[in-house]
Amino acid sequence: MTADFKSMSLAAVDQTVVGWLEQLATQAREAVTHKLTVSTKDHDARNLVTNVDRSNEEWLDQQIRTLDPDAKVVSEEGFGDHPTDMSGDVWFVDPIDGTMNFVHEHTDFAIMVAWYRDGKPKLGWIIDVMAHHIFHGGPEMGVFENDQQLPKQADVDLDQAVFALSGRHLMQADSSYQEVGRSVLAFRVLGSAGITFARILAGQLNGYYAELQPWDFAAGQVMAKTLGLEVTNVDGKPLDMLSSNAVIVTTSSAHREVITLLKS
Ligand code: 2AM
Ligand code: CA
Repeated sequence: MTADFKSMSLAAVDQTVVGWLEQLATQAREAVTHKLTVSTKDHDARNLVTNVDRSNEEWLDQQIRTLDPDAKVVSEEGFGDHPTDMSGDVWFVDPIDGTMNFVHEHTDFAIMVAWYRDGKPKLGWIIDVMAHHIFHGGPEMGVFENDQQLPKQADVDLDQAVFALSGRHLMQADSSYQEVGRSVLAFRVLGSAGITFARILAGQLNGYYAELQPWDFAAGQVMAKTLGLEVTNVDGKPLDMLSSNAVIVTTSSAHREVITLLKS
């Protein structure tokens, strides 16, 4: 098994995971209107989890381990491993990203997978379930929206950028989020990191500032960097792949400006 995965082409790994996500997306579109069991977690009424989050994660983690028996899997709902470093093949799974949207809006939620080898991004996948759009790719093959390759992003200054911001931090009157909100052309709160990354990859949004867990940003980071975008923490440093980070994603000019703004 191990030899099989190590000898698979990148395109074959990509298409395998595309197949998994298309299958789960079909099931999620059926579940969204009539098969959800919703509960809360971490004693937070706004932190939802459903039967679909759990079953997607259990199934995806198992598929990954069957494909790549040496894989370490980092995932949200407890079926994963807890690696202490990024050596070897490390996979990230968010079984439903934007669970509040999934439960209440029935749109704007995603399923995400990412694969890193020895800390280097290999491939990322984000499926926008209700839109039937899958974003996939990485530094060695480029980034695709379904079958169409996406171009590198044009540079944008901060005052011309439309950013997604964390609703939670704005609600808590976090001054750094308010400062960024005042400095951009417009801001949006989408409720899903995956959908936000997808809009950035498609050139519909220019940036994102939010506190995110590794499964929230791992897939988006692979593809955003491939398209020439900056993905860092607020100090302009690489993200810690094994803990929560304050994440900035944007074009190089806007990134320089926002890092300077957050330092002052
Ligand atoms: P989730 O739906 O997978 O939990 C807006 O809520 C975005 O932030 C979603 O992508 C959501 O992912 C993520 N999110 C929610 N609560 C979070 C938390 N406490 N820390 C980091 N990310 C969170
Ligand atoms: Ca999730």
